[in-house]
Amino acid sequence: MSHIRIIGVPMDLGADRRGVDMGPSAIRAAGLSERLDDLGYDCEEASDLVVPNPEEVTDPEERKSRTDLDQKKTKYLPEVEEVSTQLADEAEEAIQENEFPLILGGDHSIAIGSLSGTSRAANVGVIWFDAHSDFNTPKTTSSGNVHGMPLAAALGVGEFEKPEYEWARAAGIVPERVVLVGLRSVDDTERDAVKQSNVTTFTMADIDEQGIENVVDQALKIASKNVDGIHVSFDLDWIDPTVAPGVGTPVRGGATFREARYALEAVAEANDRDSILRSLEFVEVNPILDRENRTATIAVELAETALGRKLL
Ligand code: Z70
Ligand code: MN
Ligand code: MN
Ligand code: MN
Repeated sequence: MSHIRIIGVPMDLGADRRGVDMGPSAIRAAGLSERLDDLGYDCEEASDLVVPNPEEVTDPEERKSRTDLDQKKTKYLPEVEEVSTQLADEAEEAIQENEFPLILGGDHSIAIGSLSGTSRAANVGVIWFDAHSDFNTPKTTSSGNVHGMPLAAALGVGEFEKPEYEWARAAGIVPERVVLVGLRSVDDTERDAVKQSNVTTFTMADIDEQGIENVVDQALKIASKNVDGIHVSFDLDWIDPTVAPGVGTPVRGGATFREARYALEAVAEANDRDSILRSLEFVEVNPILDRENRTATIAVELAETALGRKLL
């Protein structure tokens, strides 16, 4: 596919933290479309989706109680639904028009939209590079942040089975074709759901023991078996925060740049062979916490790698 549709989603409501909404801009500023043009792609730059500011949707009284952690309700769910629905339509349309959706977050709640849209247009498996398992539900969450829930939502886990969450489920995606790579932060509240689900998990310890090449090779095989292709969701907090400091939720003990680069080289190689990559997203870049736009620059390098930049 020689056309790429870059879809920016300046979403921070799913993380309840300002800064990740500037992710798409930072990734563009790091030279994304120039680098992809250079690779021989035609990049269509659509406008960013419209995401309301937190101040618009929160009344002043509620803002004051925002620090009250007893208030366990899911934050900004109607707004996340609105944006996810738009993103799903945009991603689906791109694939139908033979364009490759390259989605720029924003916090990881946007994956609800990417997964539903992509899975409506193609039968896909998923590889999820992330420190976190993102398997909470409105019932289990202790933060109330939707970016801790997108996988549970897409797979209809727990609360997400209810009819009111139809918009959040990615009907075609089954847990047997979902692989989480590089886990190192799983909440007590989500652990059982991860274990009871039929998703495949590789922790950082698995990467230490088996090596990134074995882990990614298995992930690619599992995610792409008996489907048309895969969606790759890349949360920048997968990489160690000493290397990629500009992320919403840094967790120490992350992947090295070499491991990240290798992983996406392996994705590109599998794609060269079997044309399996259907959509790709980079999320959780937070320029406020970054240094000299390093994390966004890493996202650009990884995008190029996944899309076929060769060393030789
Ligand atoms: C935690 C929660 C999370 C991303 C942080 C954190 C979730 N499990 N996800 N950063 N991408 O709030 O549910
Ligand atoms: Mn905003
Ligand atoms: Mn995540
Ligand atoms: Mn994460």
